Amino acid sequence: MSLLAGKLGIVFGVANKRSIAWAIAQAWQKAGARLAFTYQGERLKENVEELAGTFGPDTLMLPCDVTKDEDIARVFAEVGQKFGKLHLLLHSVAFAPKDALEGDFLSTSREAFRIAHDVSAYSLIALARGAAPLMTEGGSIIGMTYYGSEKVVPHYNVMGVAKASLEASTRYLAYDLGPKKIRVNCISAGPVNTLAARGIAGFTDMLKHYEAHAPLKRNVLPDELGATGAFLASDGAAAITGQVIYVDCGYQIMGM
Ligand code: NAD
Ligand code: 0WE
Repeated sequence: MSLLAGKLGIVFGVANKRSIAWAIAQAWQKAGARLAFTYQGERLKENVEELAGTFGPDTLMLPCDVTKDEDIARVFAEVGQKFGKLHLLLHSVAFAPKDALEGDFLSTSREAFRIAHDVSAYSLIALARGAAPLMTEGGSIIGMTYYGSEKVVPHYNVMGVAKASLEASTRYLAYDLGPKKIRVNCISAGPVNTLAARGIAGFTDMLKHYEAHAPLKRNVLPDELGATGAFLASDGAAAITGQVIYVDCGYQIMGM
């Protein structure tokens, strides 16, 4: 069944094969979508070329630092030239300076706060504004979030505050873009062992904690995030916008 046949999409946030963005991109591609990719910079260019290259030699791949307006403008100009229109956009990008994720939240510097919000939240607004003129047949914009936006997860710190902003931005964008049939939603994923998670002190213990406490008694698999991404991108989700969908084996419902 080709859920996304004829759909054109762009994916932000592939760093390597473990990236959540790559899991969702694969699900979109398998469902029949044609995709373009962006990567943060030269450091990740080879990785993305190797992965996205498997989707065909003419796959559009462009550098884009989401903190740079000129990068974003160039990406959508080139996508406009190549595709003419766009239906899907995945925002799977986050960053906070490492020291802000180590000490206490009280120590968060002005600069760490600014960077975390610029990369992880404002960028959704900037990308949605770039994509909207191309989404002439309606569209689906998806962001990735985490439970640390609503409850205190020790050390997630300023990223939790940035994710709260991302989720609120999702609702305001859904309101603005609804009349154009552009839907905006977030997937709130349980912990996944990716580049962004590795090196987080206690991450392995966090995986064990979820396994013990989530109703499904296990952690979420990348393919399951892909399946939800494909559903949210599909016409089956045509009446879903402004939502945060939890793909966390039920962890979020627990009170104790
Ligand atoms: P990842 O490291 O594979 O992906 C993060 C991406 O952000 C990378 O591709 C990186 O290049 C990109 N990025 C950072 N700064 C950027 C910039 N200035 N411009 C452009 N790109 C930039 O890790 P991931 O776990 O796949 O993270 C993807 C998303 O999923 C993030 O939003 C993250 O917060 C979210 N998330 C992750 C988990 C988890 O446990 N791994 C859980 C819930 C939500
Ligand atoms: O969103 C994230 C992590 C995002 C992230 C990761 C890093 C590591 C390297 C943002 N910025 C950086 N900066 C770096 O220098 N997750 C949901 C994964 C995650 O990160 C945590 C978690 C979980 C879960 C940090 C502390 C506690 C829990």
